Amino acid sequence: MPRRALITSITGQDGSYLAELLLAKGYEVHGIIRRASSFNTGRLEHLYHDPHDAGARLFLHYGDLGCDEQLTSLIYSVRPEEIYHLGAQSHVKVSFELPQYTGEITGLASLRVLEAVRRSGIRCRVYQASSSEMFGGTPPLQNEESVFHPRSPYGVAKLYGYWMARSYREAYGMFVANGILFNHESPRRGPTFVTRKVTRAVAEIVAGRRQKLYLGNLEARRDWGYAPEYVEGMWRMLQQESAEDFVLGTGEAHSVREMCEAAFAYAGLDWREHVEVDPQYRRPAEVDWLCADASKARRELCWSPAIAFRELLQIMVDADLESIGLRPLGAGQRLLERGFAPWHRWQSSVSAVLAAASSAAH
Ligand code: NDP
Ligand code: GDR
Repeated sequence: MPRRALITSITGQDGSYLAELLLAKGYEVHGIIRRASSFNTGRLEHLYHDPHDAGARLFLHYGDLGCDEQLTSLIYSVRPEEIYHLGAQSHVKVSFELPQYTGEITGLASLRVLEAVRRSGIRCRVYQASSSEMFGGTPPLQNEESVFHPRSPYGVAKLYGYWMARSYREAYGMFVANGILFNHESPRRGPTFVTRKVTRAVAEIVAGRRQKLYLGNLEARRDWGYAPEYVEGMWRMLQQESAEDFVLGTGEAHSVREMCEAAFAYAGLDWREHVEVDPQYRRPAEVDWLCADASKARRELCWSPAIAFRELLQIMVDADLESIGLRPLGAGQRLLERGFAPWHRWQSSVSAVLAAASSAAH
């Protein structure tokens, strides 16, 4: 029997990479997707086989983090050995505009997952997607012992999930691990997060489709890593003998300004000719500087990321050039081809498979 995993919200950046990693390890993977009027399985379609096919190991189920009905029945019917709770309203700026919704979906949904597992009586391991945003105003370096000081409704909601995870671990002896992950990016990153906003703009400027990119705070510093390496870290957390909390990050921080400079320079462009500041992208309260001390993960999980800041941007710019029909510059593409498994590569849409996924899920 293959091992079974359930991923809440498999359609996101991390959910889609994690599904690939687990399938590559031989797991049967069940993922929750929410009903949308248009396709939201774009990050998964190259993975999907009709569930009627013998050997299909990826199964999609409708559900919403706002209620636990599907979650509870899936836990009973699938009986997963591992649950990765990744679903969230994950955009920090949006959380200032939708604080209640963010509390509901990013915070309370973690409790729904934990409570569904507890009530089921099924012994399974749970990964809680905690965030470096919980450190907020705490100066770097941040590690598992650092003080929390969230600076957004998103950060506060994540802190609720973090403490619920610890509380269920202590009260009920459940295996629940918090992964406190610093920013991780990829060609699958949502287009409104700053790295992807920049790398898409670089590609479109190279293509002559536009000239300007409007951003908010250029001085904020983040520890940016490469997402597929982080989902490997999530998996390792659930393979430990006992549940603990781990920080994952590169230990290197750069400002948004430096990120623009590097991404544009890779394509032979001067960022100062294209980037302008628009105050609408600023946040009511900013997190100035996040930088991980991931020494515990290095020591206990043997986890350390191989892709550094500039390489990450090369990968993303190459992918964005390719996605609009231009030839990648090559350094990013070569990095992935030489050093990583094929599932690290972004693959373009296969509409027939997408249609199969959609009709099979009804
Ligand atoms: P994404 O925003 O890419 O994915 C979020 C997922 O949640 C999507 O699958 C989305 O579905 C789903 N979702 C949102 N609302 C609902 C809902 N009401 N019901 C069901 N599903 C819903 O996030 P990432 O992959 O980047 O992040 C994964 C997790 O890790 C999140 O919890 C995030 O907060 C956390 N995290 C992320 C970090 C990062 O740098 N990426 C760092 C630290 C923590 P849909 O596709 O339909 O929108
Ligand atoms: P973050 O990521 O808030 O760190 O949350 P984001 O890419 O949105 O912002 C990073 C920094 O860039 C600044 N910034 C801008 N950000 C966006 N989105 N758009 C802009 O135009 C812009 N201009 C400047 C921001 O102010 C910020 O300082 C991400 C999410 O994935 C969370 O879910 C996760 O928990 C954290 O990373 C760790």
